Amino acid sequence: MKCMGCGAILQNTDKLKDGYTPKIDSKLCQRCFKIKNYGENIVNIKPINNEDIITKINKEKGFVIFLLDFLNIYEEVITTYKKIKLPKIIVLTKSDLIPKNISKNTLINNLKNIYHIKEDIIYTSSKNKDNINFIKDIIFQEKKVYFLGYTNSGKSSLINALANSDLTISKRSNTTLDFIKIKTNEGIIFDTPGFVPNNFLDNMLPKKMIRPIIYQLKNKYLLKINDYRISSSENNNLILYFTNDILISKRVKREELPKKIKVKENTDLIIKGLGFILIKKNTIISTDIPENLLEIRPTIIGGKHE
Ligand SMILES: Nc1nc2c(ncn2[C@@H]2O[C@H](COP(=O)(O)OP(=O)(O)OP(=O)(O)O)[C@@H](O)[C@H]2O)c(=O)[nH]1
Ligand SMILES: [Mg+2]
Repeated sequence: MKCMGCGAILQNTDKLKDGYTPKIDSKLCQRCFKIKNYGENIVNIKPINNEDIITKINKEKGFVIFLLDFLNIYEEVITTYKKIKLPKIIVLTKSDLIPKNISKNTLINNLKNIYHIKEDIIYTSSKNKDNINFIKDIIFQEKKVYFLGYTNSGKSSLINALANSDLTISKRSNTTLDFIKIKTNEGIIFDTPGFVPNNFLDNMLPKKMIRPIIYQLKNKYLLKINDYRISSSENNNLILYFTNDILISKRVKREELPKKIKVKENTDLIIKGLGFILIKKNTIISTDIPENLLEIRPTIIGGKHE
């Protein structure tokens, strides 16, 4: 028997292992019971291995819906997506958090061009149910659909919205521990454990719509973002797309920052786990953010900022 909430195999012998329940005939493991009833943040023991999930899925027949969370798109995530050999599409999740100034169609076209994605991309939200019927149609046509994606991209939440199921969801990483099969009116769907990013800051999940913050940064100033610092060689407009509870302040630049990155106009500087900064003009960015957390790309956002 598997736990209904997270998919771990239920057992009543080892409290320190996944799937533990004192009552072997219950449907939920103790961890899921506690998350659901008390919102406890309990860390799971078994680490999730990305390659294991990919190997397993590539042996299956069926269709893949790959979930992408707007603030967590970078090369590693796309590389993982491209390793999936089954027919597939991308679903941008948490559309309720995407700022209103961003055209979703432009965003989707930009994502396709920048990351060379041939398959369809649509958007949805388990909160406001955007395109939920469209996804139900896909399940009806394909009959067997796997929901894949990085941890916290919203797989279990979306499945609960689609199937009225009661999968465990939480803001901690790797809530879902194994494949979970769910029968719906449209077809069979599978929740899966989320892929784990290689390098990222502890994911800070936004609770409400992201409000882009615009800084006009003169070159004698720097921005402090949590504990990191960033400055621009030219007076520049920086537009920050982060969850709104990040601490951001402007300070006088007193010393040079160690790392220099040359960026073209309209570039996104990604800070993995936090979001990204749209840099409007050609410049040299200086920063002390560790290299493995940084990435740049042409902006995924089109026009309509100022
Ligand atoms: N605003 C908003 N938050 C969402 C949405 N979907 C999920 N979340 C939140 O995102 C967090 C992660 O959701 P989960 O459904 O547990 O994500 P998951 O992909 O199943 O995560 P793993 O099981 O760890 O792989 C939770 O805090 C959810 O409340 C959405 O559509 N809108
Ligand atoms: Mg899950």
